[in-house]
Amino acid sequence: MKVIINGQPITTDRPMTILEAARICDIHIPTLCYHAKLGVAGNCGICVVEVAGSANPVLACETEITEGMEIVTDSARVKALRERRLREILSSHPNDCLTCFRSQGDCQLQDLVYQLGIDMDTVTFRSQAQMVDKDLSSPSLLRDMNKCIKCGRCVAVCDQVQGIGALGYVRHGAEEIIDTVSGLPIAETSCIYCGQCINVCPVGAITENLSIYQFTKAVADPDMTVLVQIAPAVKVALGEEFKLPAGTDVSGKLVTALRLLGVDKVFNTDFSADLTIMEEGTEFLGRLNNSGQLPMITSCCPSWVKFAEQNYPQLLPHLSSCKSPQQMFGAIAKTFYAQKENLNPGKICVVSVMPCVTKKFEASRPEMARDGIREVDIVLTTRELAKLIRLNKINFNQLADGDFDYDLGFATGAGTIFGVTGGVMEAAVRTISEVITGTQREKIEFMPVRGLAGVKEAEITLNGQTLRLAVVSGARNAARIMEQIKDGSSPYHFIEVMGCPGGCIAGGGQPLPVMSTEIQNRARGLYAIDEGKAVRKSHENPAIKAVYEQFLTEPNGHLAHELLHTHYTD
Ligand code: HC0
Ligand code: SF4
Repeated sequence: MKVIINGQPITTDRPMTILEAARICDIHIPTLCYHAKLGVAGNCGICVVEVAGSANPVLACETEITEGMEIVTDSARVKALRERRLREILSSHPNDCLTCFRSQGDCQLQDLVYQLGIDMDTVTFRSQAQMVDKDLSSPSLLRDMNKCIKCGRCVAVCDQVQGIGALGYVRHGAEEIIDTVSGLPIAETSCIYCGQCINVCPVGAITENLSIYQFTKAVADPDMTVLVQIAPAVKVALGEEFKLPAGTDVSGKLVTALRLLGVDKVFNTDFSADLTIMEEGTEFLGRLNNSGQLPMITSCCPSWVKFAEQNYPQLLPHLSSCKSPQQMFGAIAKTFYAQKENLNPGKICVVSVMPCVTKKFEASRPEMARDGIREVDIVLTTRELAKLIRLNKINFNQLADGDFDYDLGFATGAGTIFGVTGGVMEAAVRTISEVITGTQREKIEFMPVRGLAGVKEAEITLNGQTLRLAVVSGARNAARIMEQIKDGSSPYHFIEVMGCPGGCIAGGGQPLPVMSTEIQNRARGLYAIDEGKAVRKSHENPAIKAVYEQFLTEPNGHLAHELLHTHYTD
């Protein structure tokens, strides 16, 4: 099909919208609502264009091209229409860019104001009288519906991708708004805090519940020892905030940046992921050999755990009793490490840097504390850490590489791949297979669980016994696998579940945008780190061996149970 856009002839080989055709030839038509993956279009009215022969301008995102169509995307008329529509949107938006987390780089509305050259002195914003209260009910998410531009992306991702349906359009006509479907604060809904809605919001209507101030206060306190742990998926994504390609391993610079920010020790969640494999692998073998509840399902993703608690309370015994690596880290830091270094656990502040917003909720759960002392005190998202680095004028790309502090910082490649869907299962297979057979695996990689598919299946035969494995990411897929267990048709022994499609690399706290390209490159980055490591199996981690020898004694032992395992609430 041939069309002409702004005088430029374009040939396409399939039907598509004007917006898609324009993008193919790098003609930028602005839009605030369109999202290819979500099928959202036609809500913001910004992408107007003129078509020869048509009296009225059309929306480029929902108008299909036809043979010979002549389109103009930048006429004075469309520019005026876009400006009028933008002013309408701004009239119900607060003028608070100064304090908005998404300001400067991550706000598509702000970008559009600059692109269209709007004179801000002539704009009317949402008035104080029109303001509604922010929803501060969740430790993970902050909803400020004053900023919502009703694009509908959050509604689509929550419903179509995650299958949760916590958000929707409510009221009608001019009164229409996006809210929780029930009208209740988000903490009282079916929301699992995955943060996928944050990642698609074009403005700052839904963001993480910020912890930047608590961090700044902790590092300024001379009586506090601040220990940081960095999650696997952060290392291959943070660089994007500083214009490095997705998947670049910035672990070394990250360590240096955190030291410059004033923390005392930089440790590694990959280390406690290795610890999780020791505990979870032992738990699995115990269930397998003693007719325990199978399939066993991983429990390191707090969105997944919340989903299971809310929707499948009768199946909770299938979840591993292991705490997540984030919480295991905190538990070990405030016991083993505190004793070793003669520190008062009450004066240790554990900070996690996570690709996830649910980790804030997980850290705040009542059972994730001991004697009134929380295991993890502060959780920063990848984006929050990037903001801190920028605010402190640290020239990230010029930093020299630092090394993790050893005791709780030495990690294997198995711990690193936790950050991508299939990684926990692969790490578990590397260890379980050697424990069962007593021999070294010929090939370290376990390819059937790799790739970004939402549901993956694999089998492994060890000493004549075939284990059936499944790897699931995204809440909608998790529901399918749980229905199988419920009706007794689940063929599996062991299942890995992560709440976000793709796993933590696509978490709700990661640099924006989080699209297929970024997700694929971050996955490649994690596998490359694993490949480059000398030690790639959790049970061979010398720092983990030291924790068992000097403190825990054995996996699933009495002390390990007390510190590293948990229970679930229906
Ligand atoms: Fe993940 Fe984790 S792998 S949940 O995705 O298991 O957030 O990266 O830190 O805890 O290790 C997130 C990432 C972690 C934990 C680990 C697990
Ligand atoms: Fe839906 Fe996840 Fe957003 Fe909650 S955090 S509203 S479950 S997309």
